[in-house]
Amino acid sequence: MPPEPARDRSPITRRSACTALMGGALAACTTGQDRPPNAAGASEAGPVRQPPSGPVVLSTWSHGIPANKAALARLTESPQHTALDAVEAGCRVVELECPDMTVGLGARPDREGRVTLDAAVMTGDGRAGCVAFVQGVAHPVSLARLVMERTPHVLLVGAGAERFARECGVEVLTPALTAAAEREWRAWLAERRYEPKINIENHDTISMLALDAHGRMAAASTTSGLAYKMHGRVGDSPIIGAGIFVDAPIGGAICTGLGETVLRTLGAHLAVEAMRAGATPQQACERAIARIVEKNPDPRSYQVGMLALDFAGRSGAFAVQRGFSFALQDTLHDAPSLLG
Ligand code: SD4
Repeated sequence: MPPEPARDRSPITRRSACTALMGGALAACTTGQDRPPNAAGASEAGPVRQPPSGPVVLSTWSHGIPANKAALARLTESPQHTALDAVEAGCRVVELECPDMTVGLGARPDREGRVTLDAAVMTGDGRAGCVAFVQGVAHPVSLARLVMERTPHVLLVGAGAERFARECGVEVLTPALTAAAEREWRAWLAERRYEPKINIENHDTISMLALDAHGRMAAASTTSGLAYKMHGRVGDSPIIGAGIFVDAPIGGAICTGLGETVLRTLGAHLAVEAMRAGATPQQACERAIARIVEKNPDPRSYQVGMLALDFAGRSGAFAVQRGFSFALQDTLHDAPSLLG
């Protein structure tokens, strides 16, 4: 059983309910701002919560709760462990077991019945590694880290990424669907209707940001992408600046949702650059989401959720639609809280 959301334990949680916006369909979640969210992004500053002095872990959706727990455990296990170790450990939990079938080898396949996975990691000093369109790899987030640490490249895809995995001693399994994924895919084939749905099965990537007690920040994302996507389709999650971005000493941002909308705008980069220009993490998320909505027509038809964290440990969250949930764990929360 996941821990109960800590709804009454801090100002963050008391103010975190999703709120309908300005007569439109858009909605947002806020981690700490004492004012209604503003989709237009013309944000007044508003009070922000005091940053915690210890580590902070922030991740998308409710599977962020066990992921955050694992990430924080990694940080507390040893003072040598870094924010990068934390985000990798957290994402691995969801890669191994993702009940909503949107991350890892148990996820829903593309329309040809193949599970193709994307992942990325980035650290505040500008190092990054990504893999896209990989099959048979249980932990793409760890493979992304290997790309970062053992190659001169940032992104490896498909067969080349799988060959690199084998060279590193990472097992590449023969691709196979789980019984549940196969059943759903076959049902989908009967109609072949492709419509990204809001907040449900095909929008549940885990993206994660961590700030460790030494002031290092890292981000990671891992996903099977959209269910029943075209074979070969890659979303925003493994693309630096789109799905994740971190830049010291400013902060980091991560996204979830319909990747095409985030790719068109480089959403995570937008948010970090907004923070560089003086926005709080909350304002940065609002501005980036506002740009995404401006550039992608019909915002009622898609969801994007964005989270941001600065090096002071302040966080922000905003989304196109209601229903975006995320998990925050820091020294103000002795258990991960699910907000949204
Ligand atoms: C993608 N952004 O591949 C990912 C999917 C996602 O919540 O985040 N779903 O487009």
